[in-house]
Amino acid sequence: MSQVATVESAAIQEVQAASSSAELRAIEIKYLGKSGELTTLLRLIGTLPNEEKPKFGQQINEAKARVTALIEERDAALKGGEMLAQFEREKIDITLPGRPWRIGREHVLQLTANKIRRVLGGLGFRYIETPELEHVNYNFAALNYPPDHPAMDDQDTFYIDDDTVLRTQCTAMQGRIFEKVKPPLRYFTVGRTFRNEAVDRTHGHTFHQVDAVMIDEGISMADLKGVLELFAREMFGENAQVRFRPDFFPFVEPGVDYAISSPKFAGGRWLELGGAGLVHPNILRAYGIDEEKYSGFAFGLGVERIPMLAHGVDDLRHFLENDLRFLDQFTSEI
Ligand code: FA5
Repeated sequence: MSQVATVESAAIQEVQAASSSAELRAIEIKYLGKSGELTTLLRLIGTLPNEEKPKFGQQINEAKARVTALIEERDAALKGGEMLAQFEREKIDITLPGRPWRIGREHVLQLTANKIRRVLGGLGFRYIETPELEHVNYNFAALNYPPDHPAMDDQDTFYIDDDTVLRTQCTAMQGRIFEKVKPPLRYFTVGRTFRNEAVDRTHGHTFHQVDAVMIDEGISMADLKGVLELFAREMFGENAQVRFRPDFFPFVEPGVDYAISSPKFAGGRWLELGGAGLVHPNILRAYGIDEEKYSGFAFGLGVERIPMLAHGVDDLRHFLENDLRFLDQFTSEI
């Protein structure tokens, strides 16, 4: 047998015995690669007499073609089998029930804010947002706090620098509104507020407030009382009542704090919600609002208080801890 035939038959045997496409690839390189056994036989051509050279070359080429064809055939068969095995390994049971998507929902404080926006919007108040990082002037001086007045100590403040604070109260919106809008006006905001307070069940360093202000002709405490009573009924039910007690805030005169009572909560126990009063004359004057013609009221309240009492939540820290076991309990407006 010629040398070419010997190498070819060895190649054919190996190709037939190959048990994987990777093994086949190695055999292909061994015989047909650049330094493969069949390829390198060509070098012998130089040792042959001239008349035998073409024949020898042809023999090699034919042998290579046969081996190549056989490799291709074997490769297709092996790959087919390997693919089936892979499908088998990766098979999934499409009859298994799917995993349900976890759909997010609004946070209980957001649900509460939505309702507040609906109710105050319905009373003709326009919603506005003002910065959480606030100029110290809007947070205090514009609200009639004298410099270094002890009232500022009530609201332990996070100063960012001498001019900038994390707002301690949403009432800080007032100066921004009065600078731009002339009365009659009715605005409210719902937003985040910050105080450097010792955190406990009812006090956070970060909490939320609603603030509202209305200025028009002939506004009195009776209007304030009417609006807060309506607000309380919408938020807490038909039988909710509002109680006012005198209190001091530099930006109102007279000032009150107010509490809510509703049969829904603790059998009608009073719940303190926020502060309110008539806009202080100093503020009206500072913004050029004609005191003879206009007067106004303002109120502010803690948002967390509402779901706390509506749902009997005993610690406001739960609201911001992101424990889904807690949050998942609240699916609709309060
Ligand atoms: C104020 O912040 C006034 N700006 C309210 C106001 C507005 C009065 C307009 C008059 C006119 P006070 O500091 O009391 O007031 O806070 C109002 C409400 O925010 C409180 O009744 C309480 O419900 C809530 N609150 C205050 N501090 C915290 C706190 N650390 N954590 C949670 N809620 C708080």
